[in-house]
Amino acid sequence: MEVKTSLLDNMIGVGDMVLLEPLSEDSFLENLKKRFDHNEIYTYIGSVVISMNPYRSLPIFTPEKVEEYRNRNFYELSPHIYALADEAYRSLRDQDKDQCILITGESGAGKTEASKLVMSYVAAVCGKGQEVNKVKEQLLQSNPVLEAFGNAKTVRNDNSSRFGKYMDIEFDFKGDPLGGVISNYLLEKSRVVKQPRGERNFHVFYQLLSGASDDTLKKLKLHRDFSKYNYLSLDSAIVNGLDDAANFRTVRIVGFMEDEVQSVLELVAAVLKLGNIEFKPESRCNGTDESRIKDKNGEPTDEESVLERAFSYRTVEAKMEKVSTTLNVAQAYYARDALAKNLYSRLFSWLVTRINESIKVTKTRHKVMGVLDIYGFEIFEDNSFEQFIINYCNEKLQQIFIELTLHEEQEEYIREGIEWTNIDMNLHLLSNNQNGILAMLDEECLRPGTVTDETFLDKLNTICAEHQHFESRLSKNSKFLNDHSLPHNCFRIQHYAGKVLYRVEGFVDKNNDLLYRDLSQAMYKANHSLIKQLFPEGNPSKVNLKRPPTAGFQFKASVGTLMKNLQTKNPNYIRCIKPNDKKASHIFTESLVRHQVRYLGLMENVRVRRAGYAFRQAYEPCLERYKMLCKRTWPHWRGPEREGVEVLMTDLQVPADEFSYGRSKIFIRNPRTLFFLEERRRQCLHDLASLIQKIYRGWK
Ligand code: AD9
Ligand code: MG
Repeated sequence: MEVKTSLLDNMIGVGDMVLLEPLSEDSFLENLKKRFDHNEIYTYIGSVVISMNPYRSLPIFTPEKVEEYRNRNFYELSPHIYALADEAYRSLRDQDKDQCILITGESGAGKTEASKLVMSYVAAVCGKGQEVNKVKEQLLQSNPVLEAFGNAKTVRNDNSSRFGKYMDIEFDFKGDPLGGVISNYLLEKSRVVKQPRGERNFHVFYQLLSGASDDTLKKLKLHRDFSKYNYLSLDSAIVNGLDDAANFRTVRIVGFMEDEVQSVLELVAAVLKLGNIEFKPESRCNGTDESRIKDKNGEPTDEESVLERAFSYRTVEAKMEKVSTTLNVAQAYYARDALAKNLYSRLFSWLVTRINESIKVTKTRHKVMGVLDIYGFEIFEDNSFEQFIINYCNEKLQQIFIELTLHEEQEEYIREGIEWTNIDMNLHLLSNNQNGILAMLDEECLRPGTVTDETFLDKLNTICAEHQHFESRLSKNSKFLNDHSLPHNCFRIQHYAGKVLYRVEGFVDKNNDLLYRDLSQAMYKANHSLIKQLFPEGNPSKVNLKRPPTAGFQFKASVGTLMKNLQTKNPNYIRCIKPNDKKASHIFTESLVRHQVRYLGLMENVRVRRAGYAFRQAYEPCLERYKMLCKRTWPHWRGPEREGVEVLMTDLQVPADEFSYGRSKIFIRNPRTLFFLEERRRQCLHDLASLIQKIYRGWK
């Protein structure tokens, strides 16, 4: 590890916060701002990369930059996400260590962009050849497809990920990519039928309508006009800087057959058309109303009749008996929306499975690099089950960051044989309060009797009020806030990243995530092989009365598995920060950044790195860099590098308590010592340059 003076450049701020003097929150922010103003969007905290969203394209992601960072040591050049990607890749290839890239930050902070930069860097530096290139292309091409189906414009981000994604890229022993596996986490499917003000449905709908040929649209029986579709919000259908038509053309579903692509588009169209089905009441002789589909064109086909029946009746099976109840208009709309949401989210999962098939590794894999890009922490005006799930996931990730950075630091000290003293870091110890709430929600959903959102909220409030232990289980940074002034249908949680008021409406329903059997059976009867495939439980010969696990339960389990998986890998962190709330370039809103620096625990992170030894360097590069400062080591040191460094430190009279010798590295306690060495080196180079000039002049 060589320290480039750029890390210590005063004009653009220091490149590594560990070297910041004096260290305070204000100086930390000032340093970030100074760097941001100079287009330096990356800053280190040791090996962690802080990434500020520039909200404009900077010329720092060119092939030339890739070459510059390739095979260079982490501290050699100015901070860059490529340096982290390079370090991770080389450690995987040369030291046989599985890696994971953990990217965190709130919605719009730049996680998805960062994950793509890492992937494209690794693709650029690893292996060549026809076969390898095909694998790379397939891996990279999965991004636009999943973004089309899984991202949407929100108030916070014009390209917001509405699902969590973890991708394992698998390599052979040479470090060539073989393929990968993608895992997806709970898609925010409620968006399919309704979008908050100022937001859009998933990109794919707009892309299809604006980008498909007239012929394709005709075949799908679709209009180009967004306003024809109930499920498409119109107030923000056009997003500045987003070219739906062009994006549609780039969404190539690699490895898919032509008829599969056609099927996928048919399903997208089916969802849009479902949204346009309207119902009217039809009086029955017993005085009740039954829903009927409005404005049908001509006689329905067999399939349409099946669907219509599914929107009019609900069959409940109990003890071998089937009882049909009629649906009123409101229930029919509910059933329609439930079907649309299910159709779309199952299509999304099918896409992931299908992409996985085409990137599946058939050879023996050797090492793995996992890239995690989830939906970021978010607070909206109106927060529901989806935000709860998203924020839960972020809380878990924050927890793992804290545990692992501490653990890693400790491990390095042990590995190097340096004494580790426990430091009180005042880190947030995250509680399992959301676990608790999800468990409580499950209990409520599975309880016999009438279960509603209100009964769940009552239960939550009662337990929190009655059992002090519930409250005490929560840490001060993440807790259930018992507050009687809240609106009657809300509860509030203090998360690590802020207080969020959740409206309880829909929690039970979304957690249950049940689809009337009539609907899945209707889907199974459809004359469409993909739809049939998506609703296997609709097969009448496979009636399974066991209820499926709840959405919360499944999510909790998959996040749990993910966390375990991450812990087996060597972590690399990218902490994304959003500079302003306006999606604008050049604006650095101090209060907003300060808030993120606080909740991300970045100050604590610097303190942990500095608490013991702020800086460490392997003996060889250390000797190489500073050997000119000592006559005994200059120009050549013959002997073990460690001894050379010992001679150097003695000769320079660096106080003995300022550093420690580890097995392979020297550990320097205070950044000042490093500054001292750097200053001496600079002086020495300056003197040398003057000398050379003098000699040169003498010759002339
Ligand atoms: V969310 O949690 O999925 O809502 P992300 O993923 O953190 O969020 P994203 O990467 O989508 O945010 O970034 C938001 C927008 O910021 C992008 O669409 C770009 O317009 C912009 N951005 C982010 N990173 C960069 C960058 N390195 N260079 C230029 C960027 N623009
Ligand atoms: Mg994202």
